[in-house]
Amino acid sequence: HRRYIVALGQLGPIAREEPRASAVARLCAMLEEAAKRGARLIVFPELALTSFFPRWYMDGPAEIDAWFETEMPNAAVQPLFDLSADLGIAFHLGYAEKTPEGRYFNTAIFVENGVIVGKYRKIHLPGHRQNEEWRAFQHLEKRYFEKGDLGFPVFDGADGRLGMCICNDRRWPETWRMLGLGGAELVMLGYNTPQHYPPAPEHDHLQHFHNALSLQAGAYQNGLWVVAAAKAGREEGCDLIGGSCIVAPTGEIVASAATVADEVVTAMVDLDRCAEIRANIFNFAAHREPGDYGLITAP
Ligand code: CDT
Repeated sequence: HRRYIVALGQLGPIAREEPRASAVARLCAMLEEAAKRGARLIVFPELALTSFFPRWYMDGPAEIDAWFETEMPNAAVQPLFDLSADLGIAFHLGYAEKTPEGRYFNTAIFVENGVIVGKYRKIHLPGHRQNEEWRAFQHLEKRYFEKGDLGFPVFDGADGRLGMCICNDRRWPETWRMLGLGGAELVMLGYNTPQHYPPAPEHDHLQHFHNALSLQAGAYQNGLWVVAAAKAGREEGCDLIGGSCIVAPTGEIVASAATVADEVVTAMVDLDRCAEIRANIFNFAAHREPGDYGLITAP
């Protein structure tokens, strides 16, 4: 059996002025704790190097570019790559990426033995493009990021087949089915989810429910493990939900965070347990009926 311990490193708030080096030191402390617990990999949140900057309206590249990484690793993040290689524990990291061609993405990478072996760019970008002053805070992902151009890659890592998605992607069944069809056995993701949703505040009390519902359904309906890491707590006046958790292919939550601060959560996973679902109730080859699903891919 392919059994090992996985970890997630939930982050508490990152201040607007907090330097990358400080965020990286916090990530390194959690990676060390995960290694002490014998973890094979650790999953860090979406945009884990900075405050969740899409909450602020900015105009012009000078201000915007300061939130983006033009190289990975770079000098600020190198200590995390080094520690990961030294301790023999892989990591997943979300960050804002500016490419050499000047394109901007909300990106996640998986790093094993000091090498980036998987990369994903967020496809479902939530929010809006223009400053909407009626909101308590903005959610300008559609302004700052381009839709990801890598599809939903599934790649070899940690003795199995791995996939990634980012925050809002987890609410879409198509994300999970693409990863499941790609053969993913473990999906890693990070999120920044405000407690308050300005366009429909009547749903504010459902944020934790909708998070768990999406992760558990994605895991079960595709027979895969999910490791989901939040950025949590009151960040620059905006409350972000925690609820980081690890979900089994049966849809059961096997471990979850107890705080909204920096916290390491670990659980034993067995990648061979995916077959309990994938060889039975969701045996795609035996039971899936794609001929009747045309509307799903119609524009
Ligand atoms: N980061 C991110 O994608 N957050 C969204 C917030 C709700 S949409 C404004 C999410 O789906 O959790």
